[in-house]
Amino acid sequence: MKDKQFECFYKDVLPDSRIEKRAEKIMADMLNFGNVVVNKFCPTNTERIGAYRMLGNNSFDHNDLAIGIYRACKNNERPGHLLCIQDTTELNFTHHLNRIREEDEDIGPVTKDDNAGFFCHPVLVIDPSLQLPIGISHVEIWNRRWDKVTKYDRDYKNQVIKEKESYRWITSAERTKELLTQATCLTIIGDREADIYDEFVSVPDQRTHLLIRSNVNRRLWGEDQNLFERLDSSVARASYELDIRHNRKKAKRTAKMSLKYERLKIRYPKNKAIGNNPNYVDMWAIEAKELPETVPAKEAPILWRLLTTHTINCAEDALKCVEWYSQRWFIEELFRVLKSKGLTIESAQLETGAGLKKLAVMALQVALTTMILKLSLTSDQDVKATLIFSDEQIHFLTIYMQKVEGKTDKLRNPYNEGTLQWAAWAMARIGGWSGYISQGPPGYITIKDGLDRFFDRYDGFQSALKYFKKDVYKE
Ligand SMILES: [Mn+2]
Repeated sequence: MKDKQFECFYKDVLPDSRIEKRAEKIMADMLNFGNVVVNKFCPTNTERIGAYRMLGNNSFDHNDLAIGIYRACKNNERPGHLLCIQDTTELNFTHHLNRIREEDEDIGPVTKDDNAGFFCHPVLVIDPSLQLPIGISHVEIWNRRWDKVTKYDRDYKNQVIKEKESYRWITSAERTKELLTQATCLTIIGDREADIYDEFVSVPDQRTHLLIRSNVNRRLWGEDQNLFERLDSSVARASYELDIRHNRKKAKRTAKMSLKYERLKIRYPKNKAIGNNPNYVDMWAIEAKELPETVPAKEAPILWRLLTTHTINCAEDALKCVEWYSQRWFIEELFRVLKSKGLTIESAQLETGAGLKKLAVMALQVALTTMILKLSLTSDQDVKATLIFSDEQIHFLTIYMQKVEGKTDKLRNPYNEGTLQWAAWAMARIGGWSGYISQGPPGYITIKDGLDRFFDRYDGFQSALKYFKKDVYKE
């Protein structure tokens, strides 16, 4: 059994050790096969039955599975500054509705209200000194309820639901603060959906900061102008260049950006009862806006308005915040690996919403593992391989490396021994990558194939050791 990747991942968090082992095996198989369809990732019938039984077992749920994920994140925490990026993705299972019972309480309408699925809202923790994710500190998974009331009622109901759902931003930040106690500074990052006054009031503390993309043209305390006008009329403090990669909405270009920042008092919203809220919260607002000279004809200028509790004393401080905010790229990539370009979670074929939620939580960690390995190759900092591998696995890789390296100097592992880059380079090589960076970096599939083969060999090595009753690690 190839189940060493996630050895002890669930130790003491699930009802019994048999279930823990099964969950670890499912994650290892998902990683090896790059697939969440049980029939595809389970090689034998016995394993298939075991996997279905575990996913259908009602004595624990996706929240219990998430505890293993939080613990892994906590283990990678070091004192220092951490970016905690929250975002929501919709997991849509409309195409599999024929399998799922109508009254299933764990599946409901999603953004398109005749589609079915649930929402997934993780907090991805990035160590900015490594430029890499180190884990997931919290995940909320929930679904809406089907409601066959009038359109008017449903509209009203949606409003209430959305208001309630918006609390996920606050809850997730609170849970993250409780988990990551060693960090000296946490920056909680969210997109426009996270522009919530209650969050500004309750989340920040001595070591916890907010960095949010502004959505609402908020009123300011003691001023006539609202936030957007106020930023618009303030002076530019610096300018910088930003490389824009081509996508559906934007043409490739080097944008010239102007940077503004102001200290402001954000006034409580009109619809809030003043009694429970302070009149205002102190924040810094940053505006990064593309200068007209580089805006292409049919496009709007690039415009980011950010709100933060970090003190902005100079243009460099403001730029630092813009850069931290741009690390949201990591969570978007995580969702891509989970959905479109990696595990294709939405093609999972299970009969219950509760089972799909369990699978989603495990798939999140699997997607993260693949992603960290691939990204480590482009990080310019040395990252310890223990972020992903156990000491025993690293030891084995050290021995195994001479098989992986080629005869010429060009095919020597260029990274420092024991680093994640060094391990990722080996995984890519084992997975069939040429080893020449000039021929392009390896893709997710190559790294996944390499991991698969590596763990095969590692397991063989372990069995051999057991057979000879030798403990090379203690020698
Ligand atoms: Mn979002």
